Amino acid sequence: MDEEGPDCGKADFVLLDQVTMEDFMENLKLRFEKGRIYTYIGEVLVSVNPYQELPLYGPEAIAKYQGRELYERPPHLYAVANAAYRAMKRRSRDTCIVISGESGAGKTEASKHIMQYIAAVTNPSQRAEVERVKDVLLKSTCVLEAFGNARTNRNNNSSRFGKYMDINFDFKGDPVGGHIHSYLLEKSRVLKQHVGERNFHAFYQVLRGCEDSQLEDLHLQRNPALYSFTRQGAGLNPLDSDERSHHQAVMEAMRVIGFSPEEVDSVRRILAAILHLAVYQRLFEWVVNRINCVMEPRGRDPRRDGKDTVIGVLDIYGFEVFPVNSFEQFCINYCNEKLQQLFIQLILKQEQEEYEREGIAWQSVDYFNNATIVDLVERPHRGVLAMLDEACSAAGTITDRIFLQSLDTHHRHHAHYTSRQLCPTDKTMEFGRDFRIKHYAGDVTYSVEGFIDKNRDHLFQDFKRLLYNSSDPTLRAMWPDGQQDITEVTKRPLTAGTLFKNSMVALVENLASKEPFYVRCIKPNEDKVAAKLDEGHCRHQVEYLGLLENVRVRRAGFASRQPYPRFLLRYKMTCEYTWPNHLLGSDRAAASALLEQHGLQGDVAFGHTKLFIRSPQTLVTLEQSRARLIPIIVLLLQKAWRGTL
Ligand code: AD9
Ligand code: MG
Repeated sequence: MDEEGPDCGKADFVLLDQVTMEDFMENLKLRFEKGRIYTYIGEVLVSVNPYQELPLYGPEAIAKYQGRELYERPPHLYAVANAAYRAMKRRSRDTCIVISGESGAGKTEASKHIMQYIAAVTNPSQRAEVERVKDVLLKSTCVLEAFGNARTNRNNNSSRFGKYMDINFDFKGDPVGGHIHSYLLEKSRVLKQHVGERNFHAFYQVLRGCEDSQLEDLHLQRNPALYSFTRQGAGLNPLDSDERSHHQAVMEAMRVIGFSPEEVDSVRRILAAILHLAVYQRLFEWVVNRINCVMEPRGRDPRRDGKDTVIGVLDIYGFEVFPVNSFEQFCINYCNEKLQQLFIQLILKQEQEEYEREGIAWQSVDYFNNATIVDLVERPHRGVLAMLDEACSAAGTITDRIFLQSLDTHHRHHAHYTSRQLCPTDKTMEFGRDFRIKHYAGDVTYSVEGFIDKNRDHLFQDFKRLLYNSSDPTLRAMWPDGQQDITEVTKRPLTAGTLFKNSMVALVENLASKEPFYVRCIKPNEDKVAAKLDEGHCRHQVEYLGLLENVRVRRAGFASRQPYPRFLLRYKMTCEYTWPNHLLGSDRAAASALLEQHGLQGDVAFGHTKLFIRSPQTLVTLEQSRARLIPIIVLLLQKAWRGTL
């Protein structure tokens, strides 16, 4: 890390003189100004989006990080990718890299750099099958971005779906397959985009990129402004703010004229079916499945090849707040609450608990635990999602407004819930339409309009059957459920909210079972411009990401911890009392002797089962000593083998 020079601030926030917001921000700003967009908190990487191309990436930079310890080089995504890769390879542990941060903070770009690093350092023997897998891994990103990303007001290339990608590695550490899980595509965007926003990139790419003859075949014209789905966001068609009240007036008029509730319901359902036409989600899922089929590890037999190990990379939509927030934002922000909860559990809570368990002196650190917000959303029976399901199962009689009333009734005393009804003086919320959740990352006001319809997410069976019977095999493949028989069809399908919740619970369980590495992304300004760090905006992110608490826990703690046997296995060759085996009574005593010989005993604490190492430099010293000895030991072994010793 020394090679960064003294004027670039501290490469690890743990090294700050004092852990205050002022010191943290000063360091972040100084580094950003010097083009040092990455800084550690221990093994967590903090990354600030530079909004400009910096000379930080590519083969030369990759070579600098390859095979190095995290602390040997300046902080970088490559170092994290390398650490995850080495942990996976050395200890046959599944690892994951969780990239979080708000919309536009640089998560997707970070995931691409990580994939590039992994692709660059694997398959030295150029095996054809591994090359094929690497190619698919890298190219899948571009395809999924076309179908799943769009320009929003916060990010010109915003991921409108969550992505978790597993990469499978064989015992040599080469990628042999992968699998992508996608989460909740924001399909409503197909039909409606906010002012200044666009539809999914794929539509424009077809219109702008096809040959004239191809467009003719598709009966399309080149200009997106000719199509309602692609012109709204460009500002050609300002949103009609009266739409909502018009809709309500029409429904009321129908009732007064004498349309029966069933008839009104049918009209609404037909409208919904047209809205859902979009087929788009099926198209997207089909694209993901196609990629997964191609990435399925081929011809692997665990008995012969051993178990694959996995690195998971999570790039999921960031916390977002729009002028009007709907069901999609509610799900996205709930997802971010879940990930924050995992971060708290893994980095903050578990760390404290481990010190206690190991009998290491520890000063506890206060942090905001967002479990109460997660609970508000997902609790069985009374959580917002459960109550929404209840409203959806009530056969069309419950409106969004009634749903809001029941939320108000049940959560009126919840510290993180409010609404206009509960807070009549707050004119930033609309009466009978809005509720607000105090998220860990800030307050978000949600409009309940459309919550019930979006959660029900009905697609009529006739419609599915029609598409399943299409002569186009691709279209058929997107609608396998079009062939379900009537008994299966009459079962009530799970709602969108419940499916999303289940997928989040499974995701968090999956991540928790792996060794995690974290990248915490920060968006420097709202204008998407280079060389501008808006202090207020960044400070807010530092606060809600819990970075100061992270530094405090880390400082009170230790850079590394290892069970004694693992520590000895790696470093025993560096000490005469431990090589090749020690006779010191216990592994703990052996580790102590080894450290004493290196003069490092002052930098460690001895837990019941693990050794805790305070500063990264100690690890570097041990690694260097080991690296110096390995060639000598190899030479000795060779000589012994040839009988010349
Ligand atoms: V969202 O939650 O999907 O809306 P992300 O994924 O966090 O968001 P993204 O990675 O798409 O943000 O970054 C936004 C833009 O910032 C990119 O399109 C780049 O123009 C820019 N960016 C991000 N990271 C870098 C970087 N390391 N170097 C240069 C960057 N530009
Ligand atoms: Mg993204």
